[in-house]
Amino acid sequence: MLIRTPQDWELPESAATPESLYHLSKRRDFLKALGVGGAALAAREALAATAGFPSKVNADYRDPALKPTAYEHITSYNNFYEFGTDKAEPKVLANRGWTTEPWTVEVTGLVNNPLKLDVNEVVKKMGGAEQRVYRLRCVEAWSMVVPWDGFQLSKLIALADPKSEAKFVTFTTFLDKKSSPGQRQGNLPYPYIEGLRLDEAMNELSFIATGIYGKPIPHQNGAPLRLVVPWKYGFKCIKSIVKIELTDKQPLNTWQVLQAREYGFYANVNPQVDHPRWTQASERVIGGGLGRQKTLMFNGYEQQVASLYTGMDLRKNY
Ligand SMILES: Nc1nc2c(c(=O)[nH]1)N[C@H]1C(S)=C(S)[C@@H](COP(=O)(O)O)O[C@H]1N2
Ligand SMILES: [Mo]
Repeated sequence: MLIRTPQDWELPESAATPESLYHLSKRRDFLKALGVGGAALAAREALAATAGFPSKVNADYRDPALKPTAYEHITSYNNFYEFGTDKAEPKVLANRGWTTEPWTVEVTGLVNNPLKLDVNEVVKKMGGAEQRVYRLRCVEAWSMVVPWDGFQLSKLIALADPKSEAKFVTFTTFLDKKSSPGQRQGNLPYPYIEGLRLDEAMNELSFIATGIYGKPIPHQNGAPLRLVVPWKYGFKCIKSIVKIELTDKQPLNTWQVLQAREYGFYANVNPQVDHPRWTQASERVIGGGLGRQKTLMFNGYEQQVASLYTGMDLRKNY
């Protein structure tokens, strides 16, 4: 993610030509500076929320044309500002004493049946974990394909039984300055907040991930539970959730607070509406060498979600 006046660590992701190479060498330098080798790092990677495994493959969400990105890339090229702004930092800094077990999550606000439960209890109530393979498209114009394990968000919301006044869902990430160097620095306004319209949250695609590739989700990917809304830019996919609140007002999400001209509430993937500073018509494929591909409307999920936006001006509602 980028703010208007980038520091050198924020240089345009989109000025992307030799960039995967740039990132690789930068990561190596970074790890060398910390005195950490690749193997030692992998061994220290912490995993969380063990309920629900092994997960069941859901064949309805496994497009054979999608080739999943390597586990190594998915878990070492991350945006998680609580643990640093460089893509390689979260893997290191989120595995230095931050604990995600036990972890309580609440579903609250305009609901008849408020819930406050341990994440493993939530997974059990959801009937275990299923696996879906989804595209992930960051607003910075790179993409991956991720096999997520978890459950459909609509099931959890239905359990809380929304009141008729509920129109939106607000998600909040943990706040813990002791564990989070990014929160100590204040590199974003914290806690990180995201939101959806209730009908978006109830769409079949909206998913809570507790795993990747059939294993508990690593800290750097948002342990122990994170949102996945594959037709929206990655910043909507809020990590390490502690609170899900049903409201009657549209929430102000963190990136909108920071820079409303560049990051909106909807953030639907749209190749026809460029970011003010770069094109959204194509994307760099992580793990795909220097390859780029065309970005698809709603990130390829038009059939499932286009009807949510009938009659809306998608240029205004970016
Ligand atoms: N709490 C929190 N959630 C977050 C972020 C963050 O900085 N903090 N970054 C977002 C962005 S910009 C992206 S692209 C995705 C990246 O998810 P990944 O690292 O698992 O690929 O997480 C999103 N969720
Ligand atoms: Mo992102």
